[in-house]
Amino acid sequence: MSANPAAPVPDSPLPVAVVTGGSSGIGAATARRLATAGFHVVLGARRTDRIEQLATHIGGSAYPLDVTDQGSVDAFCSAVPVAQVLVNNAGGAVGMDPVATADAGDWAGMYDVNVLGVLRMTQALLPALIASGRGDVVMVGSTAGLVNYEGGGGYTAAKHGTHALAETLRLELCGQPVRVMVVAPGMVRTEEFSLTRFGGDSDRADAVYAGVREPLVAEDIADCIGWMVTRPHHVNVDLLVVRPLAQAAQHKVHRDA
Ligand code: 8X3
Repeated sequence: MSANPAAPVPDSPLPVAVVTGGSSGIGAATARRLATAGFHVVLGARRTDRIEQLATHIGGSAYPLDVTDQGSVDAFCSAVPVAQVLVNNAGGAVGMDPVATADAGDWAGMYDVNVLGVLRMTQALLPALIASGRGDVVMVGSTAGLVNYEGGGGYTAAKHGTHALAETLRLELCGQPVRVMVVAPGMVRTEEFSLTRFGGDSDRADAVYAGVREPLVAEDIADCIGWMVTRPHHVNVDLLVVRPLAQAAQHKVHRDA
């Protein structure tokens, strides 16, 4: 495990996978999954204590990373001269206010982390991914990048932006050895997504999953990402939409009484 951003990822015979937002949830589960699949995983997150522990556990590396800060992105990526996979996982939702009363600052923050954060990381690592001859960019998008719902305007706008960035990048890289893939999860119960969205209100966060027999969990999405990046490299999984069995569509969720 390396915690010093000045110290590059140690020479490794393993392919290198970078995972942003690696301190919890889908990011942490993806790091574990990719390590099992034979990658040297480089974790980035603001909470370095968590990623350092996880990196030690999986034999990877960990560096501080705030994808909303270009200086932080540059310092992180300077420690990663070689990379085959970039998983743009850092993201999230804030609030459920209707458009009529939504906070523009919340929307700006969601755009920054879900779109500009992906842009910063992808720009910084693209040269290494191309040079690898078998690069992958995986976006953790969302079903919120495909449809809209009441109260979700800021998040759905941002995740539509994530998906638009991915589709644009795939077009622009056509002919280069880099796949651009999107996994779009529906209802995933993680320890933090809904809690963050509702400002720490656990009652409101719990209500999202009330009566839903088996929401997806982080490991389900990690498994999808593991599958996507281990297909033969000519197979580009453009978009993988994954929902729990109980969620037939954004507004159609079966809840046990
Ligand atoms: C999370 C899916 O339905 O909460 O990305 O917007 S949803």
